[in-house]
Amino acid sequence: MKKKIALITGVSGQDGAYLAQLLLKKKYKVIGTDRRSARSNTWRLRRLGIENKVIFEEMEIGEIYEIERLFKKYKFDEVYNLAAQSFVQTSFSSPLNTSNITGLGVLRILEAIRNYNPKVRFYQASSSEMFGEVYKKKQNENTEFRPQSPYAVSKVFGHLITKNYRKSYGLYSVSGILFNHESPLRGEEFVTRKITLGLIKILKGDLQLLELGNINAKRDWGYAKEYVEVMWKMLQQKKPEDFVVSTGQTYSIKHFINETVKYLNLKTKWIGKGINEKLINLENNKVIIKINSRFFRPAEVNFLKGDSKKAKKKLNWRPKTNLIKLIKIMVDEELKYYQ
Ligand code: GDR
Repeated sequence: MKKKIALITGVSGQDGAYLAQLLLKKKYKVIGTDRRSARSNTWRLRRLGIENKVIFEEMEIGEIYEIERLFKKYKFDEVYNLAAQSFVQTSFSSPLNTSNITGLGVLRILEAIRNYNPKVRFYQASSSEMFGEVYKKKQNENTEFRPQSPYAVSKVFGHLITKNYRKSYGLYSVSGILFNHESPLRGEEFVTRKITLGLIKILKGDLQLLELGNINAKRDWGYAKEYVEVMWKMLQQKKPEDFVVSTGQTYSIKHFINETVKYLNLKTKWIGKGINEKLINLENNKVIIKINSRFFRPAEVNFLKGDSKKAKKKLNWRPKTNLIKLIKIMVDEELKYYQ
């Protein structure tokens, strides 16, 4: 049988690397693209042992002709758009770039699909950040979007234009609304990895103090490796549909810190309140975590908790990794590769 060909944009990111691994296991030919500046950033693919199995192509999703070039070169069966300016905080300082890449980038790919390969199946990486200022205890496919950042506004555009092209042109174009998903391959700027890596650096004597922003925000954290399976499943259905992907559990950043500290066997104590809240290492009475308002966002998403009943029912998917297990996976691998 002919090998299926998949395009993964943003292949060197956390999700891109895990998805490439999954598709290679399923015998796909995987074409991976990245923005030029990310080219040397292939450590995740190397860690997974697939750096030489992915076919790299240069493609900026800011440039329509670069997308068209690839669509002329390959007859893709599936396209996964994971490319984005994906850091919420940066979207406040770079709103135009974020809108161009995270928002309009989706439309450029959809246009290439419509013009060159309307049979292709398209996955758009939508985000729980789109729910923003939530008004419901749990968020599902029907919950209204109240985005709180230029990043989230751009993701809403990508989400809606994907739906619109499905409706207008009959494309198989779908969005997965993924809640936060973490792993040892997470970028160091995101809060979970900042905490696991930061605390290990402190333990090893390579860092004195870890500074964080709003530690009272709550997130529904899953394991990224499991979440990419849903992306693939979503493109194998009879009918194109959007899905929420989440664990249904939510915890504060402070809770994540406490569980990580416990797993690392550190004896600590919180003192102070609000901006003055600090974590003390009881072994030497030194402050190891403090709050720095530099990491506060102009508008925050305080609470997210997903309802992924639809994915359970229609895709037969359920998360297997709870927070404690996720922290163990992240810390163990952090220690293994720490130098
Ligand atoms: P998020 O992830 O914005 O939810 O988006 P992030 O880990 O950056 O923030 C989670 C929460 O932690 C709070 N926070 C801090 N965050 C960071 N990065 N650094 C800090 O020092 C810090 N202190 C507190 C944040 O304010 C926030 O409330 C992620 C991204 O991967 C998106 O691309 C994706 O779409 C969503 O998850 C689902």
